Amino acid sequence: MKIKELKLHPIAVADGPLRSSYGLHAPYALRTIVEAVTTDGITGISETYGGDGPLAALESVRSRVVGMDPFQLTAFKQYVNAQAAAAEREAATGARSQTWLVPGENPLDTHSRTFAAIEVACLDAIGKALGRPLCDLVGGRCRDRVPYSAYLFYKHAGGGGMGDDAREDEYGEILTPEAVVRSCKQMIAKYGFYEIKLKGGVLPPDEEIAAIRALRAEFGPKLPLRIDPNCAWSVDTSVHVGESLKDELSDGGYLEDPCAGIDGMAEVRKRLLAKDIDNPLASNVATTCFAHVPIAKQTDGVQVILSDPHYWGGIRAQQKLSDLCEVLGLGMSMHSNNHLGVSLMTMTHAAAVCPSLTYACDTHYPWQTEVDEVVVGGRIPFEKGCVVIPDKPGLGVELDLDQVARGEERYKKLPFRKRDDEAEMRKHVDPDWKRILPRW
Ligand code: GKR
Ligand code: MG
Repeated sequence: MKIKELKLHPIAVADGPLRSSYGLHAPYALRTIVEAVTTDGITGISETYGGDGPLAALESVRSRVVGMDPFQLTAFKQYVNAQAAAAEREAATGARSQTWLVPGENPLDTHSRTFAAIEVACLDAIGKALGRPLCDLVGGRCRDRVPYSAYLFYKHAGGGGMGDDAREDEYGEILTPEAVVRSCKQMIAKYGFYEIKLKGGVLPPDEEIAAIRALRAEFGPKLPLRIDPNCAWSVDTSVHVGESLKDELSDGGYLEDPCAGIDGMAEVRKRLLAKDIDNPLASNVATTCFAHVPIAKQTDGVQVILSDPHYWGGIRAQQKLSDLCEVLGLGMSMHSNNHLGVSLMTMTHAAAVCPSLTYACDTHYPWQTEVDEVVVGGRIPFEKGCVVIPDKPGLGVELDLDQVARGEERYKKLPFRKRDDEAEMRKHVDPDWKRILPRW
C-alpha cells in the first residue's frame, strides 16, 4: 500500500464570540481536513489547525508523502524533524511557548503538527485496510469510553458565523457567575459531562473566583472543577486565586496555567504548598513539547501535563508522553482547540491508549454545530460525557465530502487566513485592546 494522493481541504467552521486572555474568537475558526488516498483505494483522514501556515506546512511535505508507504512513519518523522531543525536554526523567535501566540500558530511546533496530521491519516488508512480501530494499531485501548469535560467560556451574545450563515446562539451571553452556571447546566444536560473547566483570564480574578464558587455551589464536589486563565495572572494573583479556591479546585480539579513561564508556575506551587494547598497545577503553555517535561518535574512547576495529539506529534507521541508522565509521577490531561468530529475521534483514540491520562479531556465540540460537521452522519454522540470508541476501522468516521466542500466555500469567502483573537477584540469590543500578561 502506498499513498498516491494527498488532498488538503482548508475549511472554516462557525464559532461563537468566546473570550480568553488571547482576546475574542472570530465568527469562524479555521481547520484543515487531510485525505491520504492509497493505491488500495482506501482513504485515511485527519483534521488539524487551519489557515495559511498549517496549510503551507502540509504542502511542504506533499512530495515526500505521495509515494510513501503509510506504515513507514518513523522515517517520515525523521524527515519532518530534519526540516524542523533547519527552521529552528533560522527562527528569530525565542523559546517554544504558547504564551504570546495563539495555540496552533507557534512556528516552533510546526513539525509536530505537520507530522501528527499525516500520521493520523496514515493510521486511519492502515486501520481501514486491516479492519481494526486505530487504537488497536498502537497496542490497544486501556478504556473503551473517553470522558470529556464541560468546557465553559465567557462569551458575548452570538452563536458564530455571519449574515445569512449565522448560527443559533445556544448559550447566549455569558459574563456573570449566574450565566456561567446556566451554560454549564445546559451543557451537562445535553452531553452528560461530569468534570468542568472554566476558561478564565477574562474578568477580574475575584469575579472568576465567584463563578467557580457558584459552580461548586450548584454541582457539588462530585464534579471536579478547573480554571484556566491562560497566564493572565501575576504570581501573587495566582496564589490569591489558588488560596481562595483551595476547596473548589480539590477532589480531582486543577489550576491551569495561572501565570506565564515555568519559573512563575514553580513559584506559585511553592507558595501554595507552604500554605498546605496541594491542588495540582496543569499546563498547555509552560509545557508544550517533550523537552519541557523533565523541567516541569525538576522545578515542580507543573503536575498535570496537558497533551494534545495535534501538536505533541500524533497518537504515538501521546502514548510516549503517557509513559513519560508515568515514569516521572506526573498527571496527564488533554487540551483542545475548536475542532470537528475527525479531531474529536483522534483525541478519543489518543486518550484511549494513554493509561496516565486520568482526567476528562477538554473539548470545544459543544461550541460547534451540526451545520459545520464534516463527518458522515453528523455530530459525534456523547454518552454520559464520554465518546465511545466505535467498533469500526481506523478513526471510525468517514468524511461527508459535500460538507467539506461547504466548509471550503466558507473559507474562500473569509478575509483572514490566521487566528487573531487580539484583532477580533479590537474590532468588536475595545479598539485599544492589547494582550497584556499579566493583566492582573
Ligand atoms: O479557545 O480561546 C480558546 C482557548 O483559550 C484555547 O485557544 C486554548 O488553547 O483551550 C486552550 C487552553 O486550554 O489553553
Ligand atoms: Mg489551557
